[in-house]
Amino acid sequence: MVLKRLFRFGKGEAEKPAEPPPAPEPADAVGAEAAPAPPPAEPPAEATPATTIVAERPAECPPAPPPAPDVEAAHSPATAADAEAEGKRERRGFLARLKAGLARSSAKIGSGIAALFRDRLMDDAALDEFEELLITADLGTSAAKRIVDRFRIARFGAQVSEREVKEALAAEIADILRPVAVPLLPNPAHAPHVVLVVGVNGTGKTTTIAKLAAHWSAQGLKPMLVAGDTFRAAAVEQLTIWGERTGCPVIAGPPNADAAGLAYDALARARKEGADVLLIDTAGRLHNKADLMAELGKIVRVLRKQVAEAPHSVLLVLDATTGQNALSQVKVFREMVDVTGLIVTKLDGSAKGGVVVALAETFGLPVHAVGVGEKAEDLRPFDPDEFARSLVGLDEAA
Ligand SMILES: Nc1nc2c(ncn2[C@@H]2O[C@H](COP(=O)(O)OP(=O)(O)OP(=O)(O)O)[C@@H](O)[C@H]2O)c(=O)[nH]1
Ligand SMILES: [Mg+2]
Repeated sequence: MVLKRLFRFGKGEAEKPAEPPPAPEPADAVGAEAAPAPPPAEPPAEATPATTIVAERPAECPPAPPPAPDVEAAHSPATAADAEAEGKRERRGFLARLKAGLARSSAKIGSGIAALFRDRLMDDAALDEFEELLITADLGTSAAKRIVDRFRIARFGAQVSEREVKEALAAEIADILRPVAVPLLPNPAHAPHVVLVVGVNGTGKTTTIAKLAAHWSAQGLKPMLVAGDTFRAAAVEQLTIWGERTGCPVIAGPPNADAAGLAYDALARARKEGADVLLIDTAGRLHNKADLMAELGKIVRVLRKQVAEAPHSVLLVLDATTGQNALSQVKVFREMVDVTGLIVTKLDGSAKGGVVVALAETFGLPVHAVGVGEKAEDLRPFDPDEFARSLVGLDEAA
């Protein structure tokens, strides 16, 4: 099932090997690359009393409380046939939402194609207009050119129907997207698999963390959440509410607490308590880029004092409605931190869904999942064929 594919545990359900925590680095090694800034304060080896668990789940993390009926049913199918039927229903529900969400993008592309190729041969002028159409649909200049070049080779001079063009376009887009459609699988050997979630403010970081926590809980994993956006009291409160809803503990500090110290404490706690995944929320906007860079760098450095390869995933959350601006955000965040994958949110209601193609073509970073709504079940695996067909306004493939 699609849902399980994204959120299942990786192969080998082995417990985390009992490795001793790495010895702390000498203080002068900390922050060596951030030369002008003073070295970050050494976090205490034990959780500080200021760090609190603000949402505690029952002893065993239960399945995520607010699942959609179809998701809930999918976890307790009576028979294999039931399971298959549930799987199909779930997939149809998601596809309907994805299609509805991309309706504004697909209307633009669809009506553009219809107008362009009605009673017209695929000649140079038509292909130029086609390229423009793809650029205005946010696919980016490079992808647009590549796609149109392929059309030029395959169909130049031909009389083509609207349907043919859409089918061929969907196939080209899916080819671009396929290499980046990589599921996010927590590695059980890490225990916890540390996921740092970054992005500019309002893109959906906190909501995405909640969605991931809900789904991994439903898979029987134990996520722990860290309210690393310590600048806004409301951010802590928001994550706390999600923690209660998803039945997962939330580690928070006092207002304006040091986010790196908090992350350090949370990792120690997660290791002690056997959490499978540690999801660290971060502030989207500090005073300026240098501040944000220093903060993210410090979080990474202190995590590595305990677990040398942490964070195991650094997810950049992008809001699809920002269109081409998402590309600049990737560039900026990659200067700050080693982004390992993307999650694109708000594809519901965005006329700029084509930006996912531009992201894939430009960076080749994994797109782990897409957000198509505000609810816990609205984060879905990124399927290149479904996405491509929805984007150009075609029905589900038979
Ligand atoms: N329609 C829609 N709304 C979303 C989606 N993901 C998040 N949102 C909404 O976007 C708004 C911002 O989401 P947050 O999760 O608070 O974003 P954030 O990145 O944590 O924001 P800051 O903490 O301010 O940096 C909220 O109202 C969410 O409900 C999505 O996929 N679709
Ligand atoms: Mg937030």
